[in-house]
Amino acid sequence: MPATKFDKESIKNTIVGKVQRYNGLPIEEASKAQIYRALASTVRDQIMQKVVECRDIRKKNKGKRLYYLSVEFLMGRSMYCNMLNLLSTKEYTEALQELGIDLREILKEEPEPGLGNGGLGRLAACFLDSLSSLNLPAMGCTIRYEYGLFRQKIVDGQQVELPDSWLDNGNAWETAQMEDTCEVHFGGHVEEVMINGQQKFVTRDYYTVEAVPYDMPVVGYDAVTVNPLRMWSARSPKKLDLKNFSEGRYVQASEEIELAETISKVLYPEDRHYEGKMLRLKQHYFFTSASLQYILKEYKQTFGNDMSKLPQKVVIHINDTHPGMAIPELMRLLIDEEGLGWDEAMNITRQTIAYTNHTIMAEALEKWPVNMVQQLLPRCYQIICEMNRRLCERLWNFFPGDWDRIARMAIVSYDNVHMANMLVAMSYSVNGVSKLHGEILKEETFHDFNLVMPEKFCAITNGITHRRWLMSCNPELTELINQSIGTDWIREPGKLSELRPFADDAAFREEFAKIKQHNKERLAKMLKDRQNVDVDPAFMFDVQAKRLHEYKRQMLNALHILVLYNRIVNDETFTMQPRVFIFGAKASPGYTRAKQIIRMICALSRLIEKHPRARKMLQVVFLENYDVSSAEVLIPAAEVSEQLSTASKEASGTGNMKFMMNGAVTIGTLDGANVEISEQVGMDNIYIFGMRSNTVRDMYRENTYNPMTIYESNHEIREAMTQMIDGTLMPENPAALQELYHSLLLGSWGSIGDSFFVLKDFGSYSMAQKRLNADYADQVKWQKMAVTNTAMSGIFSSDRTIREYNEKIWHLEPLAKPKKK
Ligand code: 26Q
Repeated sequence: MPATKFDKESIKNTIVGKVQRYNGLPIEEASKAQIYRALASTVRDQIMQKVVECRDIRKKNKGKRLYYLSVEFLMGRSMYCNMLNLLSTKEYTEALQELGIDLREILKEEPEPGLGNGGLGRLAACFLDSLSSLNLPAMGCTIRYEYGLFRQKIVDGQQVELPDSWLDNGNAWETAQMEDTCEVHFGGHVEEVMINGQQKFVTRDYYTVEAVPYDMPVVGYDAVTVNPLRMWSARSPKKLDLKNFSEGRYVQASEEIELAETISKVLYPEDRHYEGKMLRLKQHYFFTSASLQYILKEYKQTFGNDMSKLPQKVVIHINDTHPGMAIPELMRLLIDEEGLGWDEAMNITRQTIAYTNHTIMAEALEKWPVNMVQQLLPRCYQIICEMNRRLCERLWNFFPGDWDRIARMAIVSYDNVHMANMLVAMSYSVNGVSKLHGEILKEETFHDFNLVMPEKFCAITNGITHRRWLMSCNPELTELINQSIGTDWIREPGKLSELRPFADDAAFREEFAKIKQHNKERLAKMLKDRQNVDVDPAFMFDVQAKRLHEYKRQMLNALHILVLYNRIVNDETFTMQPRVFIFGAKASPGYTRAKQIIRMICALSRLIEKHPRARKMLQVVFLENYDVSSAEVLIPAAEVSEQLSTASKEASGTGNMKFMMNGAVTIGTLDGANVEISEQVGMDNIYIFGMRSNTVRDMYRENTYNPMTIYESNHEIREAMTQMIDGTLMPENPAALQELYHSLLLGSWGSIGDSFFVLKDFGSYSMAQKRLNADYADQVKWQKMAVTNTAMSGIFSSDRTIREYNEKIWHLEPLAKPKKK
């Protein structure tokens, strides 16, 4: 088919034509929603041309393909990034303009797919953008949740959760791929049978759920590649139901219907501790099994039935342990379906699967009760047990007699299946997500495995796509950069460093500051429109936006604001640079203490608002429903980026990179990727405070920390903490923050409190804040720091991250346009 043109005139005609055909309306009378659908459909047509072309190239190439399995992909809106990557923003903007339509207004019509909790899911989305942009053949695999992460409202200063039914008006980007529908089996029991003199394992009396795939295209920037995100949706197998009904197995049949409908219903809003929920295990296995079946089907179509070449043609990447059942599932498919022997299947599996760890927090390490796995996945459980037996045998030779150590390393121990141990033992690569995190994995979390199989471990620092997180969300800054250093940095983001000399160029700094000011005004407008909150764009914008967790220490920030308030109130001569502290954070619905911290922040906001002198230099705003779209407005407006995690606890962080890239200066601990940010910009362009990770580790080991001594010796802390419970913060309900107050002093059952060293790091944080406040008064100095941060952020592009994954782990060949003869 000849290629359709997508120049301004054809775009105009196409949109007008679609509105006419879909809605029977002239364009002037179409609603924003109707225009949105016509526009999305036009962009989609343009993408589909590329899909065809890309398919063709892949067919001829017969290269290796990556399957990135993740239980979350936090994609955000697609429309503008799609236009950007198609190099067509100008054409679309002008075409709409000539139709009297403002593109920005139409973009707001797109529902945001919030199919993730935070960092891990957003990382997966950035990776897809970079994979396509680097022309690497890949497919993202996940669940098509009917409900994404809850929408957050603040009512009377407290978080309320609302459902996010993002599919209500359909999803303009997806296509159902019915021909790839497959069955996933649960339950039943395993029987050993002899077929043609061979021992076989067959599962009987299982129940079936159908997995229906929906593909969303991810276009690369100026690339030939369009990689799909494949989202599996669960459906009840109707035929089987009828049979069950007619045979009177009513209960079983209705269970199946319920199960099928529930599996892809809702994203779990927990990103903290793992809980042994049966439905969660079903979700994980459901999309993992469907993905693996598809992977083998595609492999066989291209390469035939010889499975021995699988590791050369397929790499399966496991994003955290959640899709870890890929290991027994691949073994099962190879042995039971493809007829391979155990050793051969194990060799192939071990060379095909790679694993990324995202957390060292013990409570987040996934483990499943043996009886649950046995009941739900009987054949996988058998395979897990045999893998465990062989692993323990090997470990026994390495650590003879060391039962404790072997039990800690085993896949099955103390009635649990330990997913991380299984993945480390059975994959060919294990990586951490920052330098520091990689070290901690080797020295602590997987210390013993590192003795046995050191060659598997590496660290690859996370990244973010500069296309969404700079070009799309901050077009004015992008334009300024292009005018100053040209556009090479877009393909090679490392070249952003060519901006560094411009830190000393007064005219450049002025432009840079002007853009920041615009972005602050844009955020101020959003806060006014959405929450009816007035903020003064002349104030310094200080932002902490991330999930709410004790280890991320929003509490440290809140306590410090309360201390600032007291300094103002207690001393009429005290002044500071006027500053608005903006928080964005969702708390897991069941995480009571996190919800109390939100209450505390909202109470702080009200308290300050009431004081005529304090409100002139201090303000607190809680931005409701922090998600990808609001981040795209919030981050370009930030001047200060708060990255306060207790050292060693934040595996990497990626928000820190987004803020930096948009010219915010970081105040943070030496944790996760903050370490590398500080190396990039140098200590003069960042505010580092607090304990180092090895000190934190020693403190935990020695168990010597006592927050009470700090409480007693620091009157500012004492005063602020007392206000948490004496009615100052909570006049209506003085007891509301009591538990939070106590958690900072005493732990449960008499153990020591403040497990994340809020009080311990307070003094150091407060000093860093004083320096920051003084430096901000010197705007030349401040703008130099801001420019330096943007200039040195190129290394945090996910393009660099993906290149590193490809060199160290995946070894994919980039797709290329066939040379014209
Ligand atoms: C798993 C099983 C049961 C219940 C919950 C979970 C679960 C779900 C999501 C556990 C953890 C998560 C998400 C973790 C996460 O987002 N980690 C972050 O990953 C980022 C990308 O690597 C890092 O930058 C962050 O430091 C890390 O916290």
